[in-house]
Amino acid sequence: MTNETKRRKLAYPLYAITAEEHSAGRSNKEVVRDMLAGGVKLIQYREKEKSGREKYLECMEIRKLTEEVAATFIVNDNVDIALAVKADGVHLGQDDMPIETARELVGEDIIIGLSTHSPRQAQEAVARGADYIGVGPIFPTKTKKDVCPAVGLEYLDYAVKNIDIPFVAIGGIKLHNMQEVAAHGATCIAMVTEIVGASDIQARVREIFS
Ligand code: TZP
Ligand code: MG
Repeated sequence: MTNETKRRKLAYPLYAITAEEHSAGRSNKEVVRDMLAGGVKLIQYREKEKSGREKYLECMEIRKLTEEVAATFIVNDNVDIALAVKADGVHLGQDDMPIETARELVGEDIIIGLSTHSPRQAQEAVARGADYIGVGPIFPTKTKKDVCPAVGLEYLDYAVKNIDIPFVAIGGIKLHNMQEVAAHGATCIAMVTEIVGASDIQARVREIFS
């Protein structure tokens, strides 16, 4: 996959992420169906509570759903599952395997994203070959269990000025504060609970887009 293709697959304003434990009793698959029906084109499967087998089976289904509407599909944490289901990408954290190792495994055809929490981590991610980075948590969030303290909008400002690869703002972003994040220059915003926790996911997504 060329860099241009990778950029195109990431060039969406909303990056929706699953979390079944916050999905009000709905399955990840149901939630993804609703996200796609609402027009989301960039989806990450993030699931911390299930076995590898369960995650693999869900990702197989979600890959099918996303493929049908040409939406980009990224798998959190599991390089093996991303490869097995032919996802578009894999998203790693600072505590996951080194990005160079992941690259050796997946080659150039899979997008690799890396969560970063500081300018130093951002520069390092770029130097080591990340295709995009997560920038956050912008605001406090309880969605991620081992999350570091909110880094605030200053780190986003840094990324806007200094980072030349795609990046996505994440952490505590909701309808009520997304304008502020966009005003600081973020062109792609990730949300978990604001979407998966909504009683009507399609309606919430349309509201976010409007
Ligand atoms: N990485 C940094 S913050 C976060 C992740 C996965 C969780 C964001 O969740 P929410 O519900 O949008 O605050
Ligand atoms: Mg991880």
